[in-house]
Amino acid sequence: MVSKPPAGDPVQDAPQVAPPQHAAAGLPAVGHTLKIAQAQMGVRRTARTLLKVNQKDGFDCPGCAWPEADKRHVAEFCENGAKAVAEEATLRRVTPDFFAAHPLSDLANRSGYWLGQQGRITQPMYLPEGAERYEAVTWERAFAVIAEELRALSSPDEALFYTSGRTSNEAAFLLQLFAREFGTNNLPDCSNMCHESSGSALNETIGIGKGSVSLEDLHQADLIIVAGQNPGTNHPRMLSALEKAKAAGARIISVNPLPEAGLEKFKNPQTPQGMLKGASLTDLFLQIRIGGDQALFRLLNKLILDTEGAVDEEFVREHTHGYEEFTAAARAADWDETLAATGLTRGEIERALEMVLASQRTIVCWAMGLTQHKHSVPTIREVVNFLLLRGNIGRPGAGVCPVRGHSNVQGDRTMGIFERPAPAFLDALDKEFGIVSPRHHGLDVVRSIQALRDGEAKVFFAMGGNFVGATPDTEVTEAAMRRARLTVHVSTKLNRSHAVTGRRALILPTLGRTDKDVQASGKQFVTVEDSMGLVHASRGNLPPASPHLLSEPAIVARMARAVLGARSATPWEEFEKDYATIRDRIARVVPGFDDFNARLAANPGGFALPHAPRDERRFPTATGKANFTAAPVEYPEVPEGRLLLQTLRSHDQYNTTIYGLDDRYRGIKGGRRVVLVHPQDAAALGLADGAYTDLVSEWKDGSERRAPGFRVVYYPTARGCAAAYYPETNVLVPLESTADVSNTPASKSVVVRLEQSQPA
Ligand SMILES: Nc1nc2c(c(=O)[nH]1)N[C@H]1C(S)=C(S)[C@@H](COP(=O)(O)OP(=O)(O)OC[C@H]3O[C@@H](n4cnc5c(=O)[nH]c(N)nc54)[C@H](O)[C@@H]3O)O[C@H]1N2
Ligand SMILES: Nc1nc2c(c(=O)[nH]1)N[C@H]1C(S)=C(S)[C@@H](COP(=O)(O)OP(=O)(O)OC[C@H]3O[C@@H](n4cnc5c(=O)[nH]c(N)nc54)[C@H](O)[C@@H]3O)O[C@H]1N2
Ligand SMILES: [Mo]
Repeated sequence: MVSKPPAGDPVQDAPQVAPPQHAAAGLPAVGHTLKIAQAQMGVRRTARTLLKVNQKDGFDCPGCAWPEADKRHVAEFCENGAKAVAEEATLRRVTPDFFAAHPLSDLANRSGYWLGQQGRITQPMYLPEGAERYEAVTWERAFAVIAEELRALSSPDEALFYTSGRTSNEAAFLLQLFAREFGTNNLPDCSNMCHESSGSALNETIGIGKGSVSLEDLHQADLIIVAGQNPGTNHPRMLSALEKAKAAGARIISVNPLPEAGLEKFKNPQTPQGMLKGASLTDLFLQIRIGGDQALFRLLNKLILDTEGAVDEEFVREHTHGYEEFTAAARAADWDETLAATGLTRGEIERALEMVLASQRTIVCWAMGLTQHKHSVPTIREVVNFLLLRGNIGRPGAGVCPVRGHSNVQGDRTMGIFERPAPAFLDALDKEFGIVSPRHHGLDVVRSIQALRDGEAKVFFAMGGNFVGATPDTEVTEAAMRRARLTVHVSTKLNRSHAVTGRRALILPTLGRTDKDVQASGKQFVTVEDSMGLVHASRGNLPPASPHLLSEPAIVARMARAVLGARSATPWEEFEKDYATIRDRIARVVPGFDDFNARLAANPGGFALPHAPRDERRFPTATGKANFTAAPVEYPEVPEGRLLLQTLRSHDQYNTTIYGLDDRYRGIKGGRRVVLVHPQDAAALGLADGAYTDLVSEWKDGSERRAPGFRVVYYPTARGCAAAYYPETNVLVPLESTADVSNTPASKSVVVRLEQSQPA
């Protein structure tokens, strides 16, 4: 299988390379932000919009899920948040004329960057069977097409309802209600590709799949370990929290195969002092080999057990289960095996241990570097073992901190967007609405693709996102999507998923976070939940990108009426008119949301959801205690002459949305088809810096996948490892290569061969 870059792209991918930087944010970041924002929004709109980001009377930044401090800055956004806002609040428009000028074959030949740059979609568009072009369609007709196809299915389980994590609580609640009234739990979401491994590991061990720390905890920690995360690019506001923690005396260990600029030094653009000098963040950099984290934490656990008085015995006795089995496994940890798995030295691990033992309050933060491997779930369980040993859960300044991606991905799950819902959740839903939800599990992202591929799923509906762009095994996935009878995308901007369609297709344009949302009862707001379980309101203030847009809750409500008709007793019309009525229902179905509307009114900054381990050291697991686990240690084995490739984000992208072709901190400019390789590994493979290579992934069933024409960049990554950007490299990730238990695509461990070639 070979995947070439789309040929119709006018933008040349011609990377230039300079040495990587050692500090993040500061003045260049501010200048860069304004340039990008003003190109899309103009000067006045830029000022007016950016001043509302993350303010109590404004909208939640559509960038990441990092929380806002209670005391806000005037400019409570980061460089990359501003890019996300500019991308949505752009003045560019994609009208029906655009679709008349660009047939499907043309759209399919464009890069994701080009598609995104065309602007906001203004009208519902329909691609009839066999047609070459999308044509404008009324909303009524669009919903009639959906109803026709959904009603024609032989089982509700032939439909798939995907959600990307930007969707509000209100829209997500309605979507899962609709799916269950319709009769399926097929609610795959972006979380399946993202923090599913965290949720799986945490649910089992501490009884709740969410992080246990607040911003205040970070500020109070003695030691913060940041593993498998690049906050300088993906959660820049986190750097302010790390800076504050450091100022209060915390130490930071970074565990990463790459030396990421943001973790080295942070020049806070919000303080004059920070702008000039900047604060060093990392005290100890553990340049780990990809996939070595479970081995590292296992050995640290053994070393803690071997140290007199290091274990919090009272906590272990009162609050945990499975200690004996765990200690037996941990005591067997082996230095030599750990050094081989991690690529670290004995001295580095001993230094880490000293810092761990000196800390009374430890937090571990992580993101995709820990979640997207075959052994991600046992890796995160080992992190939990590590924290439990010293009683670091459920006390100030300590805990687990999975740092979420999309701005409301955590809230969507809370609202019931999950293919394997808890029976108690369905019971509450059924009682509230007088329905009978299906109890059998639905399909996650990977299983949805398999079902489309095998003809078992026939209608695909997406509430946001870019399904074919974000999922693995691009060629398999695109072929699968083309087999669908109908594909529907609720979207703000064009992307690859609009060009790779089923037999019929619909694009339903919707309001974004920045748009004002007015319904029959007046101006509406929506709510979101951040990475630390804080729920708050989000209000857009810009005139909508077009008068033809419907909000996401309105789209679900109208779809439900068209599809379910008299079968449904749910007041969909009322929900569309007044979102407060949706929140009243959420309050009665979802734990922690009692008096939802009243609490929002009383707390403009939002309120925190309950979290039993954090709040009362209570662990709602099967054993009623926090569970130690004792999985065998795993790490990827890489055959001779091959490298282990991770697929990651550049500084100029938001997942599949490409803002530009630079990755400033890593010294890359003007192109994305680069592969970062350690100079000695590259030399051993006979590849000079600047040489071009094909990336060929080798899967255990003997199949090969190829991404052609990547410029080799000599880069100080861990030995034996390589890195290249997603989504260009998704083609290399086999659909079957997933994490055990969570089924998350193993996008951070792809065995590749590098073959000398030329620019694609
Ligand atoms: N500007 C911007 N912000 C974003 C996004 C975006 O695309 N752009 N995406 C959002 C989303 S949905 C998400 S999920 C988050 C993603 O946030 P991140 O997880 O920070 O994103 P990645 O670029 O995938 O970076 C993975 C990091 O893990 C490291 N890593 C890779 N493999 C390993 C390993 O085996 N062990 C260790 N210890 N480290 C490893 C990589 O070197 C890299 O630093 O960001 C969110 N915020
Ligand atoms: N190889 C590889 N693959 C990965 C990853 C990786 O690290 N490596 N990361 C994975 C992760 S962590 C994630 S979260 C997924 C992301 O998967 P998705 O969430 O599906 O992808 P995005 O690129 O974030 O989706 C962008 C699209 O969302 C639409 N959109 C934007 N705002 C709105 C809105 O307000 N409403 C609606 N309805 N639509 C909107 C726009 O049309 C835009 O084109 O990708 C995963 N895929
Ligand atoms: Mo994500």
